[in-house]
Amino acid sequence: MRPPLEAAFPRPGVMGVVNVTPDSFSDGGLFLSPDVAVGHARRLLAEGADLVDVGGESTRPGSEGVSLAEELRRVEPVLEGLAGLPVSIDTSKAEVARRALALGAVMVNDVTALRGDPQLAGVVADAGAYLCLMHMLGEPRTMQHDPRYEDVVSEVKAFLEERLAAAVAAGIAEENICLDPGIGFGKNVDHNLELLARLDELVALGRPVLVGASRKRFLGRILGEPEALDGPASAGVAVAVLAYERGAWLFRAHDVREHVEALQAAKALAEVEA
Ligand code: HH2
Repeated sequence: MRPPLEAAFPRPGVMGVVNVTPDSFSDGGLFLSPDVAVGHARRLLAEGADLVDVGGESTRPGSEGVSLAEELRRVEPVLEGLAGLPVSIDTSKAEVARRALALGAVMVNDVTALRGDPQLAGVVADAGAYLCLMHMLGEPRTMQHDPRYEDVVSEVKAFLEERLAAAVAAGIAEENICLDPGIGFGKNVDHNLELLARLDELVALGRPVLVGASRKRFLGRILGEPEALDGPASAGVAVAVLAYERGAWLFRAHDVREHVEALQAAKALAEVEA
């Protein structure tokens, strides 16, 4: 039995991003060689990441999926090189998750929130693994084509509540699960900002909330670049700190040292106010 997610990753926790892909939006192609990816992951852990999120499939807007064989070819050697270290596997495929958990991964980060592969819930349940359930409207190939909501926060909240119940019904312990609004996944700039500003409404679901705003394009667009494909680390750190103030628990970040330092400062300040 693992401790509850809150105990394993105290707030604020930082999840470092390790994209083993040729096409991720901010770092595609940088860490394709297993040795380089493993070295990068170890650096992120040394910088203070609580765990590293290893992914072999880009989910950037417009991306196509990859085959099981290709995804395994990308991530398996990296997972082998990280044995014994805290690893999350960023996948929607049950077979990738199964192999990753066998190689020691502790968390499955599924951007489809168990809607992609009907076998995935059972794999997570059998392993007693941690799980991140993320909201996405549509699919990566088309999700940024004019996404619409009546009220983005209440719709994302209802979705996460329903997926949490489905995961628990499939045998996954509720205390192993965290929830994620899915910043940039079928959301325009205003949707992202509203979700972040009203994050306390998602926190009210009672599970730790993970926020992944790091380097995302809405940050570049806020800064006045309407065609930006990514955003600067500084803007992502600001968003992480303000999300922390609104109750966020975990932060998925490329620039780990900057996030860890800023969140430690935010935590020190929060403790004075308490
Ligand atoms: N964002 C990305 C990928 N996985 N998982 C969660 N839980 N939350 C997120 O916000 C999230 C995620 C996209 O970022 P990145 O991995 O840097 O890019 P890509 O999908 O292009 O590899």
